[in-house]
Amino acid sequence: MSSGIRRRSILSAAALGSTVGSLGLSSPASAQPVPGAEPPASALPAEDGYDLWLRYRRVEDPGQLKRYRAALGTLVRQGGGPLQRSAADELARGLTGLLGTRVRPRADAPSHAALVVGTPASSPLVRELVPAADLAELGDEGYIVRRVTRRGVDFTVVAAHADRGVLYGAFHLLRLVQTRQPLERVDFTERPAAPLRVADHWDNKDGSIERGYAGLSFFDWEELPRLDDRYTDYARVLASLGINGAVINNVNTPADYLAEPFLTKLAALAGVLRRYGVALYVTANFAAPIDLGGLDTADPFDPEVRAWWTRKAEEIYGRIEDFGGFLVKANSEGRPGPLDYGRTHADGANLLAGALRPYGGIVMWRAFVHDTDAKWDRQAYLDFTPLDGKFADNAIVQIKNGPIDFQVREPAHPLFGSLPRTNSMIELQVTQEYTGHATHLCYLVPQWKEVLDFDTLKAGEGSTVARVVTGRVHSYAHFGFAGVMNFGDARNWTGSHLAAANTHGYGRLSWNPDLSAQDLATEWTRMTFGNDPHVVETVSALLLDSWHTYEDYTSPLGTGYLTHPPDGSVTGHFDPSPTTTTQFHKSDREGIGYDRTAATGDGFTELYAPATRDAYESLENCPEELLLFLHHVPYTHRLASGKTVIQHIYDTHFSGAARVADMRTEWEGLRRRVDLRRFTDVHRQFGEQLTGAAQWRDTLVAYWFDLSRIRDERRGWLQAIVAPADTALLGGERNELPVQVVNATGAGLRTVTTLEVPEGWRSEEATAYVASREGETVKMPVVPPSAPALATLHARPRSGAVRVLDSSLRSLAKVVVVPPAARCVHALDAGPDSAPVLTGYTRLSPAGGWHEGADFGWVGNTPDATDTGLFDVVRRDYVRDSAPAVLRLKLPAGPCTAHLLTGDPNTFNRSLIVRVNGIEKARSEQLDGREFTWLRIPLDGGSSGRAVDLELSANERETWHLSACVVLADDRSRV
Ligand code: BDP
Repeated sequence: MSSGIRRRSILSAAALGSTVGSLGLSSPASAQPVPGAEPPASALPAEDGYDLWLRYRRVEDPGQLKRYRAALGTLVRQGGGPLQRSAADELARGLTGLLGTRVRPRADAPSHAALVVGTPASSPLVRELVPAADLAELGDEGYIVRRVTRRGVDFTVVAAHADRGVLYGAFHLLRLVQTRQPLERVDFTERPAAPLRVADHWDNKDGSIERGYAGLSFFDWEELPRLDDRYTDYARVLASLGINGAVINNVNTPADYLAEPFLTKLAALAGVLRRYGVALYVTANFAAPIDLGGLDTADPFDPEVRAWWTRKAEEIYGRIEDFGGFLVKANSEGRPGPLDYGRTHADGANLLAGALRPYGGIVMWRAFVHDTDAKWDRQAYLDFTPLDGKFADNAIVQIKNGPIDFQVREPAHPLFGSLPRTNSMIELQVTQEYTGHATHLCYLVPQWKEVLDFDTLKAGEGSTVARVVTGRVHSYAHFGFAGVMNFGDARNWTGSHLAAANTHGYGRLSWNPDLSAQDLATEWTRMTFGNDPHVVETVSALLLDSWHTYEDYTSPLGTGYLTHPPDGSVTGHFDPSPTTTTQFHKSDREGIGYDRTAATGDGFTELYAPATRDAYESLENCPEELLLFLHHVPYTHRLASGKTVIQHIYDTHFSGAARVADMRTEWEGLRRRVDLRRFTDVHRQFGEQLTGAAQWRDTLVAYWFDLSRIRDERRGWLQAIVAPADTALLGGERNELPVQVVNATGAGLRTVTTLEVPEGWRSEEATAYVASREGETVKMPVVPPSAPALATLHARPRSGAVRVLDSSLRSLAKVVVVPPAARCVHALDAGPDSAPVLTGYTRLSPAGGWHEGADFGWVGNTPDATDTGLFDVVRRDYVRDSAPAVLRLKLPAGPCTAHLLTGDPNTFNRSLIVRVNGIEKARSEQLDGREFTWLRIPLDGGSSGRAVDLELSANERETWHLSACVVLADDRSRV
């Protein structure tokens, strides 16, 4: 070896297929305390988190600082393109901060120690210091970092075959200094494990972000193509992790991004990303030939459709020569796709792949096909495996980590390893949709590691998911990683300082999936909060424990999908809502868990390799953490520990929530070791997490007790349950709302229950004697205001000093309030004639055509009707259609207001659009299943009354729903 130094084997573990996964960092335990490392709070300047892990604070230890200054104080770059310039800029910026002296790139070779960066093609010095042969095999993205001594002078060299490698190497070198690694003997090569390392943004053009918890989108479509510094910082952040692609729009996207004015804006953005080696991609809407091209079909076999995409690709590449390609969500959750034309996913993907091929572009085609909840776990496998080998070589199937949807616990997706002849990549969710948003600390790297380390066995032992998506099992042409990002316009990018650890972890794993969670947590902490060993140890421990803690208080043993669906007022997938998600968790009075076995369940287990299937199929060998994801068992089923399932569930909910209090205490120990601003922000977040964890614990424990009626051996409590989906309340009237008070103690109790109601409501207490383990239904008197409404009610029982579960009723489905028919001009309960009608209300069914003398009726097209049998009498049924329909209503003189109720007790509900005289008056948002909303439409009967037409419609290729239509004269609709 020319340097005479024994080369350390930190060769890319991924490239070698090794499991070393070492970052070469010293462990926190062995880290030497930095003298004077515990300055008073005032000495640590406030930080807002904007710099993320690219904080280049000065090295504290004088000896170490001196060594770094001597080695890196001079920076040499000779030639090279824009990526090398970015690398040198970053080094100058970073080293100036870290060394506390001005570092500027120069081109001439110095006679003293220096940092030398570049490629042999551009730099004579690099050519001299690193044999070209050492670089040849590194590809365009790999690099060497090596100490070389020449003529008695020490050079620290970051060398690569191509400019992009220099950029990544520069960030690596900075990381070494940020984490205070010695450079005297540095010598390693790196190359990424996969060519695709992509950041997916679910950002909308109006600035909102689907499943975003860090403010609005920072892609400012109003201002673009005008650029903002934040775009550059964004590109730096991606490059620092080795991320080389960004999809900038939501998977649920309109076609707009493929045409002006977006193309100009995209081209500007691509220009910024390009300087950091990041290719720009967009999500394409499959119906774009219709929506933008004016064609009447998007059929992949239609020559005009084909020609349209060909022209579109040409147009895009004319503007953005290095455009990455398309991401597509097709035939899933109502998105258009090739199946609409009787074609396959492969046909659809190949259409776009064909258009992109001449330019080197690719199509990432999502395997997330969610249509019916009952088939959710198997659909992707069933749709895609028959198509193996049929996808074009520049199409890649993008597979979520698990078969459902980014839950806190799922098995690895059965498609991994099942597509030997189809390029595959994995999609991970960095944004914490189901794992606590930006409120709960949930470090997901350990979860991702479990999935990546899962052995699919599909191509023999060792065909792990990591090896599949890094192209080491099958000979894929394209493969890699997509991460659904957690970035927004929040100053600290992720809304929570600690959530950025997930962003960092995702990027680093996509570069090398063999890195360990421990090493990544430590690395991120050092770069984000500094190298004080106590901070490093505490924060990494908090991170590493957080996923299991979250799992314990939300859904142990794979109980599954229990989060509240989104609606207009709640972001969704955050609070617990077990009563509205029974179709996902399948628990009932007899037992708990979702039977996915082949023997008695839905057969999902059969999608795995035989050994895995056998383990999953059997109660004894099934991994305990997946027990209830795969099996329906009695509450008394015994676990390996000897505990019953129900006792285990009680215990983990309580212990998990208690650990959050400990986490906050641990964090408190970092006061004065972390700057006050970030310290306070994180402390506040732990406070919110504590409240949330208690809510999860209480809601779930109450729910499982109610179903099982098996007492917790260690604790007793009182709880109350409102079933708002069962009762419709009459506005302005005294109703009796049934509330079940349940006694989970060992003795009978006298109880008093109060109802927490929204402002303007009245309610009275109710008393009841409740025997041990029994529930009593008390009738709670309640008077809501008269206007139609949807409200969340919360019942709170008490009995002396008995513990009361605090949040057992929050965020369950809402109760609907309707005005009594006698107060209404029209009181119409929509649905089929066969379904029940609310007392006093009139049925609005498909049969009700308008005729002379009628008060209301359909004009022209009559819609269909459905009774779901779920929910209260008003919400269980509705009329629906994809075609528009006109509802004519006779109005009395004077102003009045129509209130239209829309939603679906079963599944998500598309927009209902209401027009009067062709002018849009109201439109509902898309709602998840079980969510409803009232639309208000002001009307006027004039001086003598008249008929008005409500024109009901949906967006193209969607269906509208109407559950009830109430018209109130305006003096009555006031609250
Ligand atoms: C679910 C999200 C939904 C996404 C969908 C998807 O709730 O917003 O559109 O996945 O991945 O996780 O397409």
